[in-house]
Amino acid sequence: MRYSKLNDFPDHFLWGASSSAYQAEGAWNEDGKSPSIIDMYEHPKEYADFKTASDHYHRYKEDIRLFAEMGLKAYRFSIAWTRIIPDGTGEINPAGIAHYRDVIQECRRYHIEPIVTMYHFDLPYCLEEKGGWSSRETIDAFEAYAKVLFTHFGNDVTYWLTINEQNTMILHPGAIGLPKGGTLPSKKELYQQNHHLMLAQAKAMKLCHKLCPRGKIGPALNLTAMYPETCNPSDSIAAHNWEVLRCWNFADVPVFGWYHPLAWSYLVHREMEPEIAPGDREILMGADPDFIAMNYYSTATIAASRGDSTDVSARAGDQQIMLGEEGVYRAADNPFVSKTKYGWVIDPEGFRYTLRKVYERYRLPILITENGIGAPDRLENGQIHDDYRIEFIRRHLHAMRLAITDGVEMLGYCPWAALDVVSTHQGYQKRYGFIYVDRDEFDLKEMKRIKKDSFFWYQKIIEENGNSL
Ligand code: BGP
Repeated sequence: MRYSKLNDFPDHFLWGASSSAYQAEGAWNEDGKSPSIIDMYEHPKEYADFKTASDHYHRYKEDIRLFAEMGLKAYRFSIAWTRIIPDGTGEINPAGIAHYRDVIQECRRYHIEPIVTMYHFDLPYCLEEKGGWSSRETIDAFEAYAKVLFTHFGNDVTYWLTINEQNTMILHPGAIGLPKGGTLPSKKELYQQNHHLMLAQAKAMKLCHKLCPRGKIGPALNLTAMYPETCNPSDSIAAHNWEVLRCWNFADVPVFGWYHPLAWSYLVHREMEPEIAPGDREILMGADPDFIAMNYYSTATIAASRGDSTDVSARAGDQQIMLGEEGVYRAADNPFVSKTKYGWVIDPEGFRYTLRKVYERYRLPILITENGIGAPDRLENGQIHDDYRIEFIRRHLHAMRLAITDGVEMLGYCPWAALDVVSTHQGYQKRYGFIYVDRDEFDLKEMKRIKKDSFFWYQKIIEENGNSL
């Protein structure tokens, strides 16, 4: 669809940026924090671990001042459950509450809207030892944790995100590190965990609406449209299979209260459907998310399964993520898109396409909680010329403006990341921030904050409410 004039970005659009606790904060064992699974899992030894990260825990005031200078209207960050309730359940840690209260107040001081992720991959390790998400007790623990967050911060936080990328955790469990011993749960067990996460999420959403009068809450999923490799109908069916299993099944449950019919059939026919306890259906119904939060990086291109072992392959540039499933789909190449240095597809038009599909399906406003390009930024004479990042974000924002003109309701845009953080897979060799954190993989140096070229560019875009895009 072409237009002679594009719609403006809405007034009060949340121009923001993102981070997560385990990738930004560091201070992994300070002020009463207990270890999370991220702290205890095995990660590649050649990259930085998460113990110090970008030291945001100690430097949040300086960082938020810089975010304000950049003009951010919103800051999306996550609260570490392990700081709030170190034992997973029970006693509240006052130092944890005080820390996040300060972070929220600091945002408010500069009129930055805090957008809080309640859970970004970092389950308390003590709960993992008791069965983690395979145990129904973790649902109750999460509900109790949610209650603590809403009670303490509900007056100061409007936007809540329940669980970051539940679909990544279930479909690519190795992506966030390997449990000691290296064994990952079976698919059946993962779908049981998924069911428990869905129940925990629905309970948190209901609680938010009850306890936070101004509260708005949504799931934060990694969503992307799929292209069939050719117009062969079998490729279209395969692309639809994977789109449903990877995306819609995870968003349908909070919005519609039950699993996507095709996904449910897939689970039943493979004897992987979760056990449903009496009362579960009622819990899932009426969670009523207020918006869909969405992380978007790339699209995927899909072909029909050949039904042999070649259907499964590693995602380009990322050995931890396996794609393809016999009888379901296989990954294919797309000659019409480019790729990042790490093999991730760059596809702004696919962003517009995905936004249309998400809005068409759920008719809820969309908040972008991640989007960005990982790159090995170079510090030259005290400056970082990240023109590739400016280009990437500019093209995605233009695509978003087209989607807005198409009729999609957008709440805001919080790209990954506000500042450099530890990449889940490539440490500090792969950076995403608008603000450079001067440290190497193992040499922490002074962790000086340096504004990249993209910082000044984004500042201008925010100032003009995206009018030049
Ligand atoms: C998303 C996660 C983020 C972040 C991002 C970039 O899936 O929600 O936490 O890590 O991916 O990934 P990476 O750091 O592996 O490049």
